[in-house]
Amino acid sequence: MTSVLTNQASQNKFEKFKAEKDGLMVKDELDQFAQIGWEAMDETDRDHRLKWVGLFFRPVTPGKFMLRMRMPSGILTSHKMRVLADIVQRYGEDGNADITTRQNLQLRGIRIEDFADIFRRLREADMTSVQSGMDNVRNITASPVAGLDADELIDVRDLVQQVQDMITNGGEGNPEFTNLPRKFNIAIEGGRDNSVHAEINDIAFVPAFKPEPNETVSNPQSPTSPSPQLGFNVLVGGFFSAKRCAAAIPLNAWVAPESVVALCRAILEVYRDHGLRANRQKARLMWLIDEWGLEKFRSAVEEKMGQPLHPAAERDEIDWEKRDHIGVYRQKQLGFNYVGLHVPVGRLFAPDMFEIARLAEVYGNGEIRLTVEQNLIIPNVPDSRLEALLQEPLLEKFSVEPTPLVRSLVSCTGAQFCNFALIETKNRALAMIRELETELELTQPIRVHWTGCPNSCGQPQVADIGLMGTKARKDGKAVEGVDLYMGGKVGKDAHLGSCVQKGIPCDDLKPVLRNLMIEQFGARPKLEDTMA
Ligand code: SRM
Ligand code: SF4
Repeated sequence: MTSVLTNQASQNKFEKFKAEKDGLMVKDELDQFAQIGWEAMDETDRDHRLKWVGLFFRPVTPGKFMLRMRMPSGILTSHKMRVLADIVQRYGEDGNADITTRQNLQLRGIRIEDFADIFRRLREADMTSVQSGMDNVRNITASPVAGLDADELIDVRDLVQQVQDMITNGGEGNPEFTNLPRKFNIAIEGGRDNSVHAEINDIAFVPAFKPEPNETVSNPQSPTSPSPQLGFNVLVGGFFSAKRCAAAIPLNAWVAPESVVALCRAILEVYRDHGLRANRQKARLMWLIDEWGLEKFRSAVEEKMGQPLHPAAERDEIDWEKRDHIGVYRQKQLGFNYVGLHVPVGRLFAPDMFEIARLAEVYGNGEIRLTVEQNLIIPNVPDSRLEALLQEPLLEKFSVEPTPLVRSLVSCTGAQFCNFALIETKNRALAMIRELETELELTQPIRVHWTGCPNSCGQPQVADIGLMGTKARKDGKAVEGVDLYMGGKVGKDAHLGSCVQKGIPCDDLKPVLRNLMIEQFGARPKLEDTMA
């Protein structure tokens, strides 16, 4: 059943092909695709519809597909990690995996002849990649230390899973939500530090106490007041695109945890049935909210829910600076720790993945968590095993104490695999930041995010220093360059940074960054450098 209302007369090519055949249909055609090979496939099936099952044709590496998983709350097990490692190992040098900015994993090198077998293995291991690309809801993010963090307000892991199950029909695929006007992002925060970047999601839930009737400003900490109920304030419409970036705005709604799934469903139905579809540049949720006004949008959501929404609490409980979780931290479970490992620009290879799985089993309870900063966490390590874990050789590569600039570096995929990219990102970002680290002494952390094009997958607008790939000019020639973003603030009182300088050739970038770090972030040139 596809209940999409596409009432615009002038359909763009994406709306046309979605109306002709739902993307999810390719699920049952994988054997046939393998028989004919990728060269002979219908191009729309190959380049677009396969994304409904998480398979991305890569024009940069034709024949070697990318597989984008779903990892609700960024949680997996050692067994799952091993299954994924096994899949990429087969592809030798072509095979690797990236931790993404949505707390997720993407596998590379995937061959068409293996599609069916890979999906069988994913199903056996209780994993899914369904509806992870194109006009679907992306991986649902949460605090990476949900259930571990002594200071968290709501453990949202079950909620995140329930929302994913609703959207994907338990991972099997759900035609109710496979034809949205555009991609859609949901985040559910249960901690105090806005670890999910609530402000850049189409729907974000942030912890808040239920407002009292006639609330002016309630004080939940007051010893005389009865203990108030914890739930969420709801933000809507945050997104980045090449055309426009917008921070999410309050829906003026507070929901109890048990209403989160219903609210997500209601908003998705409103968006699916009324979202703007004629122009893909203006199809994200915020454009509908702009067109309708927030009140009309809120009323439409109430109508779908079949009940009025409770007004929002005056304040939410995001009152911490954002943590990166790298290092060793005590859990709320007495005698246990979580250990955050830094994975440079999120890139993993099969041997790393097998080793991570082993460490999680030997030292923890087999669980592994991923972060939106493209790093990973091994939780549930008892005090007695901590020292031995810290001596493991893998921690030389994936450090618990990385140097400060590398520590906060985030990068999107870039030209190595992404055909939208205007520049190479991951390798360049890492090389440049390592060079800067040899030259500078930092007095404070500096979060640098790279993104290869204006789609902003690497979120330059949330960074202290954001770098967005562009074409620049040098000596009269077109060269790879970046636009410079500054002022992104994360955690409490998050706000987006903006572009402060355009078109810096990548070859000239290092001294620009060096000066910025010295003049605006208190970095000091290392001694030998000042004397030179
Ligand atoms: Fe993204 C498209 C990679 C997070 C905004 N993104 C793409 C594609 C699929 C383009 C393509 O087909 O080549 C990229 C795949 C490249 C590859 O081979 O890896 C791609 N996006 C990524 C990832 C892997 C970046 C990373 O290195 O971590 C992230 C995967 C997340 C996931 O697990 O699902 C990723 N993308 C984001 C984010 C950040 C976020 O969600 O917090 C954004 C900005 C937030 C947002 O969406 O509002 C983002 N990606 C886009 C856009 C612009 C959307 C728009 O409304 O215009 C595109 C292009 C599009 O959809 O038309 C895009
Ligand atoms: Fe590709 Fe551009 Fe996204 Fe980077 S920002 S992954 S280059 S689409």
